[in-house]
Amino acid sequence: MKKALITGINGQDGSYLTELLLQKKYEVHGILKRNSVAENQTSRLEYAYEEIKDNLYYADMTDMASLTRVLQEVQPDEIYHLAAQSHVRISFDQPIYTAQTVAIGTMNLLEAIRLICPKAKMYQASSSEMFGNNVDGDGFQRETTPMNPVSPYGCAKVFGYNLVRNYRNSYGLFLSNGILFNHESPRRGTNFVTNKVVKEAVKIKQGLSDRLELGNLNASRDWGHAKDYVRCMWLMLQHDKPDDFVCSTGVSHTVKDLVEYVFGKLDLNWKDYVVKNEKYYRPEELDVLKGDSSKARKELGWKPLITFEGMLDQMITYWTGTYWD
Ligand code: NAP
Ligand code: F7E
Repeated sequence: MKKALITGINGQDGSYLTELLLQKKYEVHGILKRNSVAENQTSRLEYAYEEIKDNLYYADMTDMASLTRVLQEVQPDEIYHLAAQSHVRISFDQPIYTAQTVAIGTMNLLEAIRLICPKAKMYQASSSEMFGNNVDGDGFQRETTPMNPVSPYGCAKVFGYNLVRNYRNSYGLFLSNGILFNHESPRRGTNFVTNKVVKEAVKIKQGLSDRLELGNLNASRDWGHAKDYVRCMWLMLQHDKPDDFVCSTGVSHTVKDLVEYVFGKLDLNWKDYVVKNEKYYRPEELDVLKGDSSKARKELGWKPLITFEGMLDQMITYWTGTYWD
């Protein structure tokens, strides 16, 4: 039985990955960040909780001693490093914390792996945010597109990405970067634009709200489903050699397209409800993301199965079934 350790196990991706690995008969272990509301620490793990409850450990990416302790205890075969302050807009408000968690946190983990379990394979959650506004001539971003981040979050992810490559080359460790484009689900934080739009549109439909405040409607993103993307993470660690892979759908929609689709599905005219609020703009915006995932499709045999529309329909169903108090 293979042992996997997931940092950020209670995040959107951590929860789907846990379910995938359990299906594949892994022994799954995970790191939790302490929260004063105990339920918040495992809120996304309800489907897996009984199976993993004895394998959860308090640790923090900024506390290398805690990471060292967990690695020593678990001795994992595979490590999925997902923990991060992952909100781009918030990274402008908390740049130092974001860098400590995302950049130095990754260094802490790599040092701990090098010292304690150098045979373990590690997946690094790199991001399309690292490209910033650089786009190849054909309109896509791919593994070879130069990186030019436009947020503290993106800068911190570039540090982690480079460090993974550096440790791979320097010490011969099995470390792979997944350069994942935006991926969503009903489990997405409700301050990310997809789940914010769906949740608020459903509330409007149910007469519980009458407006939705948004920022930049012209930004365009390549949105996929988290369930498809955690499968790609796993495939990267089953590959015969460590490498870097883009994971994306190759289709990009604007925030306005997203709003039109969701409100349209609910028989609402979005123009009656959506208002702009400067608060949701970023000091520097990333305009368009559209990823070319040919390498992952060819070398890993991966492809996304859930469409943009299918994913939004699933999120609408989820929020429509939710009880509002
Ligand atoms: P998420 O839902 O925000 O989950 C992040 C997880 O990291 C949470 O479990 C969080 O715990 C934990 N965490 C935060 N700070 C920590 C710290 N200092 N020490 C230990 N744990 C900490 O993010 P996600 O959407 O699942 O994304 C997973 C990873 O992929 C992240 O690294 C993200 O940056 C990256 N990524 C995501 C996307 C995307 O579109 N979703 C795209 C590219 C890359 P709490 O919940 O307790 O705070
Ligand atoms: O914004 C615009 C906003 O916060 C998407 C993270 O998972 O993907 C995610 O980062 C777009 C941006 O995601 C609102 O300006 C308009 O252009 O959902 P988001 P993100 O910033 O793309 C990357 C790949 C990651 O790695 C990150 O971890 O939507 N937008 N109005 C808004 N965004 C938000 N959040 N809220 C609004 O009201």
